[in-house]
Amino acid sequence: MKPMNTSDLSHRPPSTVHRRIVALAGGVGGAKLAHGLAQILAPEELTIIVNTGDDFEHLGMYICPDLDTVCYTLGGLANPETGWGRVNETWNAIANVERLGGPAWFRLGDQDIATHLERTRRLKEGQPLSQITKDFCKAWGIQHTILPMSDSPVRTMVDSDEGELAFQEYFVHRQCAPKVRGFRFDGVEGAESVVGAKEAIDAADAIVICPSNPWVSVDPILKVIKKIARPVVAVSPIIGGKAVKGPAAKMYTELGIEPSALAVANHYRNILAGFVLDNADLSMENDVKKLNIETLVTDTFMNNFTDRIRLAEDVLHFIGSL
Ligand code: FO1
Repeated sequence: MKPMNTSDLSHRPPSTVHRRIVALAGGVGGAKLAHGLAQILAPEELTIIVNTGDDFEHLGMYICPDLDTVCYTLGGLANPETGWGRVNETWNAIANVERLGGPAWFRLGDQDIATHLERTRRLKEGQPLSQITKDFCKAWGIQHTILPMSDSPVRTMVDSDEGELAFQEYFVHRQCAPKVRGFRFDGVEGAESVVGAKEAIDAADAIVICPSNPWVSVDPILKVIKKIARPVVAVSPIIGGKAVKGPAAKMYTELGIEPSALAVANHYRNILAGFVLDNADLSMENDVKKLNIETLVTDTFMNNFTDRIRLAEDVLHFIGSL
């Protein structure tokens, strides 16, 4: 990936579309669009609400993969190869855990472990995850607001042909091999959104569902938020029938649905005002429109920093046109 500088954009006019946006994001794909939006929108114009359904406790530490991915990405600290974890990482701690016979399937880097240790210490003192995240963002120089979806634990459970599996057990340890039959979000009924989330949504011009996995990254956030009385625009995480990253397409297939951008639009059809699909899926535009959803067909693949900003600008202009 190219280094993070804005010089590539010097030929572009500055965006004139400045709006109040709440972005809903899971991990790597969601973080990329959120990062693009953060280059255009001022800190008071953008709030990012992040999935915590794939959080888990491991090696005595409380780990928030999606939250950390979004924070590291906006802070310019993310590993550009994986999208998760830290750039310029070292792996001494996990290598030594492995040497002692401990579980090393979840690759935790040394710098990343510092995040989990300090977060775990503060959680054990009774501090809420949202406050800890706010303080971490300040320390990492992040000005935009990043909120975990809830301060109470919600756990994504995967119903599979091998029984019910905790999300990271399915995703990382089992490499998504078991066949998916459904999902359960343990604790979601009692989970409230964090302070500031509802207020940001009510004050927003639009809600942007980032290109994250609809089943396991976005649905948990939507279930916690419950009601959105603002226009919602989603960006498809599926291009040409394939997930850009992760198991979304495999999940669709195993749930008996052909994976496509149209299937994603269908998934969100009750809440969508607009849907952004890739040029590769132009042939589906009319079928999405038939769902009473406005469409934008553009290049949604984010290969570098410039792509993130370009897609964010496209999405903001689209919102302005709705
Ligand atoms: N994903 C992997 O596929 N393998 C890993 O070893 C791994 C470690 C890891 C460590 C910290 C972190 O914040 C994320 C990590 N992820 C890893 C990614 C993560 O578990 C998933 O991408 C998300 O949960 C899905 O959104």
